[in-house]
Amino acid sequence: TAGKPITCKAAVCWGAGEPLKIEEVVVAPPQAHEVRIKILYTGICHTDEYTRSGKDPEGLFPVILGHEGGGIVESVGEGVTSVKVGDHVIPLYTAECRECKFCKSGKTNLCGKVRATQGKGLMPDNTSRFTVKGQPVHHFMGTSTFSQYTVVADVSVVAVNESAPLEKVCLLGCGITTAWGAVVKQPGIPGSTVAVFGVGAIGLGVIATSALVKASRIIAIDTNPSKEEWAKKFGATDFVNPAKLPEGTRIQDYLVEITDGGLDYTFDCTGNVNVMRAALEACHKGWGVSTIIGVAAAGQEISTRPFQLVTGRTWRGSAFGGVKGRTEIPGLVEDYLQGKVKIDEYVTHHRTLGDIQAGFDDMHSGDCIRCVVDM
Ligand code: AHE
Ligand code: ZN
Repeated sequence: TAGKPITCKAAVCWGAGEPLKIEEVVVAPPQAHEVRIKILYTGICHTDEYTRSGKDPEGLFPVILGHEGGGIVESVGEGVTSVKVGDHVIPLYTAECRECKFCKSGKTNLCGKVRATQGKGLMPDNTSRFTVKGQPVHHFMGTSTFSQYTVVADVSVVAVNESAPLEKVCLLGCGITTAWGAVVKQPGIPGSTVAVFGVGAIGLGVIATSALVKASRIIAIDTNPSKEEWAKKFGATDFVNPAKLPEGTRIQDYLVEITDGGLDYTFDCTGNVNVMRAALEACHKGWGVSTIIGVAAAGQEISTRPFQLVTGRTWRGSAFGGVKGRTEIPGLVEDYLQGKVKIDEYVTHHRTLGDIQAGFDDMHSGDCIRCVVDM
């Protein structure tokens, strides 16, 4: 099949707010420095729903969504040396070229090599590899894993140990890695107190990783009471339901009170700007650090009294956990194989490609952590 177009099935979103439709898509061969991947499994993430819903200001239609995939390299374009046909791979929405200003800085994982075209839903040469009934369809996040075959830039993919089940390690493409990196890249967390706002896949990942690096206390916060059992199973020491606090008590005030002045580290895993504020204000005076992980809807802004920062609290954020995918994901897969990093425990739902829209409904139900789609 190398060098020839492939016709396969993909879930296409034709317009903002429309349900995904299964279509026959023609996937062009990979051009220079591109890789065509047979996607076997993909997770569904709230960011896919965010863009599908029309709320993402970067959203473009028609589009093939999906960014939490696992697959096998089917063919490679000219000049590709980092992966080869048959490799088991994870597509990366945060590329790693190792040559741009960002990659060379040693200060960030936000590679600049393909980000501009990725944001336009196109490959680096400004064209799409997807057509449906002759009409071009946009790529998404440089990955488009809701297609049985996809094409990505060679800097946007990493090969992993073949003995790891792709139906599990596909989840390293977003949620679990994002949470893991947000914790391990802050060297102060061992022995410190942590609060985690929002007990979905990201929140659970932050809890599990904080437990792994031996935080002294891990307080999970969620308005859904059924999340207490989840949080404790992943290593939380305490669970607080803000909806059950006495009338007029703010969650940040309650947390400051029960922690002798506030938390050393807090994490927003909700994307809600009011929660982000509470997470910052729950930090200890003088040193508390709050990390924003959640994606807020278009037009939303954060606010707090500047005095919160003047008095030594730090507000920060990370994308993909600050993880350099090509360098670090192979090691995460080894950690998973050795039982140090959980993945299986996050999978609560399974769907097939034909039923992918139902996977979005699963995600909205309170009992879903991750739904894995068998392509
Ligand atoms: N396009 C949106 C922002 C989306 C966003 O923040 N994406 C996160 C990943 S979400 C994973 O589920 C991210 O890492 N962004 C970094 C980047 O380079 O996009 C908007 O609001 O415009
Ligand atoms: Zn995601």
